[in-house]
Amino acid sequence: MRDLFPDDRERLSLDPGAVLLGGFALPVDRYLLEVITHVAETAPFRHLETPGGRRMSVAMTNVGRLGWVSDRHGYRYSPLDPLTGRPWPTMPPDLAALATNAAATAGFPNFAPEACLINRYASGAKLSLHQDRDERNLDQPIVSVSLGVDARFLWGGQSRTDRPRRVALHDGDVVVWGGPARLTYHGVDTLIESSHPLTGTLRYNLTFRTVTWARPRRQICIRARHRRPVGERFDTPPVLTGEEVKQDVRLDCTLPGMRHRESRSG
Ligand SMILES: O=C(O)CCC(=O)C(=O)O
Ligand SMILES: [Mn+2]
Repeated sequence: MRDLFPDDRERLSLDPGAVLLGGFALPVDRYLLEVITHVAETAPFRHLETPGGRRMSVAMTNVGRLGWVSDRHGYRYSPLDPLTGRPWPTMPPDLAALATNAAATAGFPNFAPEACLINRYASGAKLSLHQDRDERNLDQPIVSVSLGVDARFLWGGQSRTDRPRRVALHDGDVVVWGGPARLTYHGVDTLIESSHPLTGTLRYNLTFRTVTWARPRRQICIRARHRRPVGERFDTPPVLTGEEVKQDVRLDCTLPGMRHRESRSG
């Protein structure tokens, strides 16, 4: 697809508070697909029902403490997967750190995702213009990562009737929106039949969100991996499960963005 804004996709401002980081997640796209595959083994993709009773064309699942769900009763976040009755799979710290790092790069420091909605688009699937407004905490941005087949992102305005711009999204692109852009209407145009070496005919999207006002836990780095000095204080996502706490301590200071910059310059 021809880009509407072909120049300087590395950091493209869509609006005040909204930025496209072209290829930001490209160095870790395989890792992201592995995470998705793993998540879908315990929390399978499913086509949710809208409150109006329609089946969504995009298949969804979640990873993290909370997951976004939709049914006849409305849109909401739930700690349990309604399909299995079990908690959603735990968000790997490396995955959370990718989102934190993208948010920081876009000008939103200390983003701590509690939820990651994973969308799967087959050709013909689309997501109508909407606002992400089911989060209680609107102070934090949305971080949205694209994988696989190209899409046409619809970037609208503050009112549903504002005519949206079409922005090409490629594998590894990340869009971050917050502050004055946090409630901007957006969507995804009907996916055109096409193929990508990583995902075949599919497109995936990971949408990271902070949902509640839980305060991030402060931790102290205990092992100086990836350049963070021992003793430095850093924030971790709020309200971690026991398993997440263990992993967090084990993985201490891992920040994919650091690897990202290293692999991009190398
Ligand atoms: O797939 C995308 O790029 C956007 C997804 C989205 O807006 C959502 O899940 O709320
Ligand atoms: Mn959205």
